Amino acid sequence: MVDIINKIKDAVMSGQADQIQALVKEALAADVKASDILKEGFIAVMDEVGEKMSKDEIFIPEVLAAAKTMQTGLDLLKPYLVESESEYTGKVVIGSVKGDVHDIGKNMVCMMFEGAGFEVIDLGVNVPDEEFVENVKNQQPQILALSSLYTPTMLAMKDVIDALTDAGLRDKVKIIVGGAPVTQLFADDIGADGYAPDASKAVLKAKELLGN
Ligand code: B12
Repeated sequence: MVDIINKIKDAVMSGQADQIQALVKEALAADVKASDILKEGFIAVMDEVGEKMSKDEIFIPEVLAAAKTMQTGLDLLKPYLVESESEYTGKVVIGSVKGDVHDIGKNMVCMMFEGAGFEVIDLGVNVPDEEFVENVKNQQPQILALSSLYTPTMLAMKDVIDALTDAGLRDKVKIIVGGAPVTQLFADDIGADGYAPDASKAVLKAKELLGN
């Protein structure tokens, strides 16, 4: 298993989108669990991609090629993830907050939630506060997940929480926040219910908040 997972990670890191689906098929044929391909392959390598970028070891074109490769692999993996994993456990509304266009990490969080059996309503990027409020009102999710990667957009998370309070909806939903600059301290400061540093821990945190 380690060998094929490493091949998948190498293909993502070097942006070989044309090879990734064959590698994912090979892993599935070798009975590697879809959730392990996601966690130990895609999520692990994208975290490495983020780190290399911060150290100026790779640059935006390489990061985008890696993201495209990951997405191509995930397209193939998704039906297996949803099928293989547990029963429906709740509904999540998720989005990158106003002003923020990063979505690679958010999309991974979506995948992990879907893999864990949650229904996911992804509002996309640069989502205005009112759209989060509308969706909490109409979709009645148990979890609202907010993502921010760009420091100037972090306070938009607080704006969403304030807007929900003003609309009388704050106690209807558990709010979790995340993204590279977000910390537990920040989450506490803005009145979120939880924080998680990565996509798998996001699901664990959501389950903890829902009492299961
Ligand atoms: C790819 C990228 C882009 C791409 C985005 C493509 C896309 N579709 O997402 C493009 C090129 C468009 C882009 C644009 C910009 N970017 Co940019 N970008 C990045 C980069 C290289 C990687 C981000 C990434 O995808 N990481 C990999 C994923 C897997 O990690 P992640 O997002 O952190 O997600 C994980 C966790 O944080 C967590 N998580 C994420 N969301 C959530 C949500 C919840 C609820 C939870 C619980 C957890 C969680 O789980 C994920 C998986 O484990 C980072 C550098 C870096 N090292 O992070 C810069 C970076 C984030 N960008 C930066 C900047 C400045 C910009 C720009 C302003 C650049 C410019 N001058 O135009 C613009 C516009 C930003 C905007 N308005 O949003 C800065 C931000 C600096 C800061 N302190 O704010 C960074 C840190 C680069 C740098 N070192 O300067 N960027």
